Amino acid sequence: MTQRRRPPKSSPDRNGLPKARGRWLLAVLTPLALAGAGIAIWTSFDRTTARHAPRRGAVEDDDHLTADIPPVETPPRPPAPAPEGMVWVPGGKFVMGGETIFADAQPSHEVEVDGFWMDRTEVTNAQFARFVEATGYVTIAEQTPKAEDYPGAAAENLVAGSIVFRPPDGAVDLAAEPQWWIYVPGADWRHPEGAASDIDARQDHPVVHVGWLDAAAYARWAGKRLPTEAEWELAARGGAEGKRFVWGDELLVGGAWQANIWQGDFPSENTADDGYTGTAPVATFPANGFGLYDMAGNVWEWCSDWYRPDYYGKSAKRNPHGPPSSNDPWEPGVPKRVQRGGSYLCSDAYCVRYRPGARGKGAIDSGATHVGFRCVKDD
Ligand SMILES: [Ca+2]
Ligand SMILES: [Ca+2]
Repeated sequence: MTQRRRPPKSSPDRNGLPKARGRWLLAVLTPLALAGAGIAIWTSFDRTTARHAPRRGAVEDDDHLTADIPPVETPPRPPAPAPEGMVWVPGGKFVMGGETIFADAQPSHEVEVDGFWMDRTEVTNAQFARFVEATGYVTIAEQTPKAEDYPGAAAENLVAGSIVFRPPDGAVDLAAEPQWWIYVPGADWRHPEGAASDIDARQDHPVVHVGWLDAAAYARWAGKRLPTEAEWELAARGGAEGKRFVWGDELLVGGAWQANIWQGDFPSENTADDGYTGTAPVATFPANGFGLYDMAGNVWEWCSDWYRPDYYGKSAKRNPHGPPSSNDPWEPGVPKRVQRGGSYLCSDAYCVRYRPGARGKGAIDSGATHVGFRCVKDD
């Protein structure tokens, strides 16, 4: 029986995110040697047979079974017909951040953001393939790392690849450095678990293994841009004020999961009560108040802002776009941008960063199995 646990006290460095690509390449050979040619940990569950209701005993109290659907107000009229696949996010003031268990989400602060168009869904593999076909773009994970970019790295480590989630056999110390990531040669957006894997049956899943630089290149090609962190949070909240989740205050609505996150004891037991152990097709779960899908879970989404854990105390009030440079005390000197929304690896007992007020971060040259993006566009 799965017991819900209290979310852990957390600091910016205890979010379970993988370390930067450069640190893998500079590491001893063990991770690469262990990775081999790739592993197939991804398993798709057919939604027609998957369990969507919580298992008996999976929640502690009945109030989590109570529907809590925020009132949806009629948004202001969009300025023009919607670009294909996008919805209008009306601008306005909102209280940003404030997830009390996360030091980097403090203090909560009011910001005002102008309206914008936003992709309804995370960018899919099919959409990213059109970009690559049109431009010949080669993602960072597909490129052989150059010695001059990673000074000190052993020549044997300079192998194209990316960071893949590998569940340990049993319980691990969640407070220690994450033990569930591994650098896999040959892992990239076309081969999410390594060279032996493919995306043939995942065309409508979010693209993964894209670094910030890859996402920004796609956005430029599409005539769009990456959202600021404030835009992303305004959009995620869907017009509702101060809710715990993007759909309301209760984890389950009518007994059903509202996002692709993790159920079970992370990181060794994934019960997939929501139907998915890995990524899900975009828009599988209900949209939020603005008609946006997967603003919680499925994959993390890159934002345009540099990451600093202390930025919220200094943020501009109107259309904030982040600090001028990044600093992550956990990996000083590694340029990092903000990620938002959590992923299929976030659970109610660990990470918890699928909530709209929580933050993530990643090195700009580092993707992973659980990192994707979506774009925005000005009117
Ligand atoms: Ca799941
Ligand atoms: Ca997402």
